[in-house]
Amino acid sequence: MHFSTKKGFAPAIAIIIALLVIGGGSYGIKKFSDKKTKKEVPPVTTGMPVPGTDTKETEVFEKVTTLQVRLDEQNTSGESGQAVLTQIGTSTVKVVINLTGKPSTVAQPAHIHIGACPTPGAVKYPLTNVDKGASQTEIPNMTLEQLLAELPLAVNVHKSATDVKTYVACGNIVKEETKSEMKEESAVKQSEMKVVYNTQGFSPESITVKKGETVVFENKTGKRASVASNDHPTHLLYPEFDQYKTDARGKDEFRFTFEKVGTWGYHDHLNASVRGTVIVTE
Ligand SMILES: [Cu+2]
Repeated sequence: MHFSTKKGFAPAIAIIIALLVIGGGSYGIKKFSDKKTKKEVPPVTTGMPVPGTDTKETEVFEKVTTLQVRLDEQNTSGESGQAVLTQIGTSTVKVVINLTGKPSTVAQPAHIHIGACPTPGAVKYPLTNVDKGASQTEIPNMTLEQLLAELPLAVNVHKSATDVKTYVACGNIVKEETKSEMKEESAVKQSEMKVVYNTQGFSPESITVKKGETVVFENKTGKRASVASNDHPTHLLYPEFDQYKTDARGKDEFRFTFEKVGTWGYHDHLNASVRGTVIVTE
């Protein structure tokens, strides 16, 4: 096909180019204004990013999906425990209560009350009776965000249907408990150390981490690789430290949390002359 032989082609091309220029221009303006808007709203972070560590998963923990409420004993009942509030989907909150100590032989009414322990106010949301120390309730048309917006609220368990006035366990729903948990989670993420595997080998070749820390092995060789503890091919030095045995099998990113103190030599099982060392300290 020869375009030049077609009449009217050149004007059509001119229009297309004009449209592209206008479109591109307005896209550029849009980009710029997006940037401006973003700058005005400082990003919410749950901790300080540490250079050279992997922080991309921090975002996941910003949304509250679970609240833990410690239920303290009331009126020397001998019963205490916790309530766990979990967001199920977009419009249900599941409340699971577990009490330990002196088990009650009768069903014990439980509610989310307005106010705070030990003297909460009116019942806001009724919960399933606690039976043999356990209760599970799904509150429909509810989100954890909404609950948190309605604070102060408290989870309260009563002695029995006939003695509702006696409280046996109570706990305030608090935002902060989740926050501290979130910090812990992101701290775990931020203590990840990275080893990059390229055609030069593992870098750094030797890495020292604390017990419980995670090392991310990133394969950038362009070839398949599989990290495993020595010796090749049995990998008995640290049998769990073997990418092939994990979900990361065949992938270019292998995360491993070192729970055992020691000096762990490893290699690429598919290119066993390439070696590295992870030193795990107490
Ligand atoms: Cu091997």
